[in-house]
Parts: sequence; C-alpha cells; structure tokens
Amino acid sequence: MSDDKKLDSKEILEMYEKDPVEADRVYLGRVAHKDRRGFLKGAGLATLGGLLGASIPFHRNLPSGLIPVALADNHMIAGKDGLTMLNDRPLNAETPPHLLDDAITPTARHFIRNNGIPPEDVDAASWTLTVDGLVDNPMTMTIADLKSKFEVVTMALTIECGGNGRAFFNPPAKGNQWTYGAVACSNWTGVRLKDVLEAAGVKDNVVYTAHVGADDHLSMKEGKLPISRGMPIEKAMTDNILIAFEQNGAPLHPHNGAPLRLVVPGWPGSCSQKWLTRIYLRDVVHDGPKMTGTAYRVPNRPVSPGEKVDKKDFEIIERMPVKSLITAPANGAAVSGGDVEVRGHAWSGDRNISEVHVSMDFGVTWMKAKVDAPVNSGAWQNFSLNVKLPEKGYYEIWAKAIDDAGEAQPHAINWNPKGYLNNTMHRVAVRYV
Ligand SMILES: Nc1nc2c(c(=O)[nH]1)N[C@H]1C(S)=C(S)[C@@H](COP(=O)(O)O)O[C@H]1N2
Ligand SMILES: [Mo]
Repeated sequence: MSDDKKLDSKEILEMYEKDPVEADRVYLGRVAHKDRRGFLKGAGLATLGGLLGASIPFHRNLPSGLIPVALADNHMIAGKDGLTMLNDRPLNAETPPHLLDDAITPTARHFIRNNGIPPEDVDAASWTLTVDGLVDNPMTMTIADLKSKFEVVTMALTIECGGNGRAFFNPPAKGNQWTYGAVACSNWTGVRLKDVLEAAGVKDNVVYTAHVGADDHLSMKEGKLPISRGMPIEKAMTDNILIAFEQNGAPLHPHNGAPLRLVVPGWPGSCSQKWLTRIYLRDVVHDGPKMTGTAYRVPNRPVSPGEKVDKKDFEIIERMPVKSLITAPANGAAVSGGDVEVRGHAWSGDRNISEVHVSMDFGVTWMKAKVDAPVNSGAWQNFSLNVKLPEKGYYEIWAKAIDDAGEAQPHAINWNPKGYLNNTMHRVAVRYV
C-alpha cells in the first residue's frame, strides 16, 4: 500500500505545509541544494508526473519545497475532476452542472457525500456482505460469491443527495451547502438486491431493511456508525436496486463506496449505503444513525420559511421529487451566435419524465424540449432543444420538468428546516455577444 500512500494528495499537502523540504525528500526523493533547486529524478519525477497527469518539461527549474500549484489546489481529489469541495472532513464535493453534461456520469464527475471517514486499505477479494436479521437463511458472501450466485446486471441509475439545492434556502439550513451538483447517473454493475433478499428468504413480519457500511464515525469511536439507513421492504424488492461492485466498468471509486455499495435510484442518496458490509431485515422501521429525529425527514405538511416544527411532525423522505438540470450552456456562457443548444437531464423518483419545458424570456413563454426515454428504469432522462436568441443581450435559460404523474417543478422553494428536496427550476445566464 505504500505506493498508494504516496499518491494521497491530502497527505502530501499537509506534509508540504509542515516541512516542504522534508516533503520533497519523502515524496519526490529530491534533496535540496544550496541554490534551492534540487533535481527531480527517476521515481520522484514519475510520482509527481503521475499526480499531475502529465510530464513536466521544465522539471529541472522547479524549486525545492515548492509544491506544484496544481497540487496545492485543495479542490483536487485523486480520481475526481472539477468537483467543488464543500467540506474536507467529512469529504463532500459536488459537480458544477456543465460538467454533468454526459448522458452517463463519468466516475471522475460523480459527486461525493461522506458522513464519516471511509475505510482505508480496502481489500475487495476478502470483502464480505452479510445478510441477516429476519431472514430464513442468514448468509455471508464475498463479492465473488455474489457474482457466481446471482445474475450480474449493469444499469444507469440516478443518485441524488436529499440535501441537493440546500444552498438556496432562506432562512438558510445547516449542513453542506449543495447547489446543483449532488446528483449523478453512472453505470453501475452488480446484483439485484431483490434477488439476494429472495435467496435469504424474507420473513413475513419484515417491514424495513437496515444497511451497514465500513466507514468510521468522525469521532473515530470504535463501532460507532456515521450513518445506517434503510427502506420499506416493498421498495427493497423493486427490480432496479443494485448491490454494486463496478462503477462505469471499473471498480468503484474509493469515495463512492469501494468495493461494494447499494444503489437505490430515485430515493435520497443516503439510502445507497457505501462500503456495504451488512443488510439486516427488521420488523420495525429502522432507527439507525440518520434515520431518526430530523435527519432525512421533512415536515408532514407545508410550513412557512423559518417556521419551527415539532419533531413529531417530521416524516421520512421517500421518493425524490421531479427535477431537471441544465448542463449546456454553462451558467454565464457568452455565445457569439444566437443559436444555442440547451441540454440537460430530468428525473423524478420512481416515475418517468413526460415533458421538459424551456424558457428564454423569464418564464413568460415555454418551448417543449425533446426528451429521451430513460435507458432503463432509475436512469435520468436527457433533454435537448435548439433555442434562437432574438438579439444580442442577457438571457436566462430556465427549465421545468413534468413527470408522468403530472407533478411539475415549482418556482419557489418548498422550505423545510433541514434544507431537503429543493427541486425548483434551474436557471442559467447566457450572454449573446
Ligand atoms: N457508508 C456510507 N454510505 C453512504 C454515505 C455515508 O456517509 N456512508 N452517504 C450517503 C449519502 S447522504 C449520499 S447522498 C450518497 C452519496 O453517494 P456518493 O458519495 O457516491 O455520491 O451516499 C450515501 N451512502
Ligand atoms: Mo445525502
């Protein structure tokens, strides 16, 4: 693992802050010269090149103890590209909308929402998943067992954090200030949760699942879970929930739950337990950390902004509401012609999108976009529309999705104390110059 350790950018940054010359020696094998220019050679040069993703033609000129600015940017997370870091302990990072333009989100662009500290030195070969609680046949399986016992399927599945859009709450809500980018739709390969639960034999009195992962609580207290959520057994038995071991055809990214996670499309991302080690079935609604109180819960009635709500009036969030995201043009784009291709995605938990409407005149008139069918159940749907801006100037492109139950995105935030479920219309500014 020592080679991997070398590639941990956070550790390197800390070391460079404390003792830059020593960091040079440890990470790059370079010894400072009197003139402060130590030559980078061999392994050190290769390490640095690997971290930067390119060779360094002028490496001889790089002063000792000076960390390349690309690494000093604390937004850099190994294997991620362009994410905005909202918090580094626990790590939370979102993706700017224009970087979510792909129909299938590349792993490098999949957001990260950690409640605790991910496990280190994960060994996929010896990883096990236990399925127990109220089942006929409690089972403990390796990933190889899962692959051999159950049908392996690949599906594009949308994960959106329940708190996506919280940044726009007024009065503000505590928690990560997600704007738009705590959502993604990657290709996930794994086995169906339903198949595994059927093999384990669900007892008649089961009402809820309970999920356990291998991450540590921020306090690092032994055995204390940062998060353990579950879902009604009826939901757990739907066809599009996976126990996944691959993300976009490769092992999961370490921050997206390697080597094994649940992927529950259409419900709050928190249902999709990462670093999954155990699922147990219960005859009561699960009460693990982040299931109770006001976590992932909203008032059971509309409330006015800032209103105090009694804890007993909160209910567990189930499906995520209808929503869309404009991924092109980028917010703030300057276009030289009046022709703009508007593109994006739309989704609605457990439902399909029937229409997406686009406006360029602050919502006075709306045009229907082309909306693709989902590639499978649980995938977001892509929309596109060519818009002709009539004359030079400032415009806003707005998008509004409507699902097959007739639910449309609202203009105003449905305010709630913890800042969940903000599905207001997305607006991007465009200048025709
Ligand atoms: N074990 C574990 N699973 C977890 C979490 C976590 O902190 N620990 N965060 C949850 C939340 S709140 C969300 S939104 C999703 C985010 O998945 P991602 O980080 O892969 O984007 O993971 C969920 N699964
Ligand atoms: Mo979340």
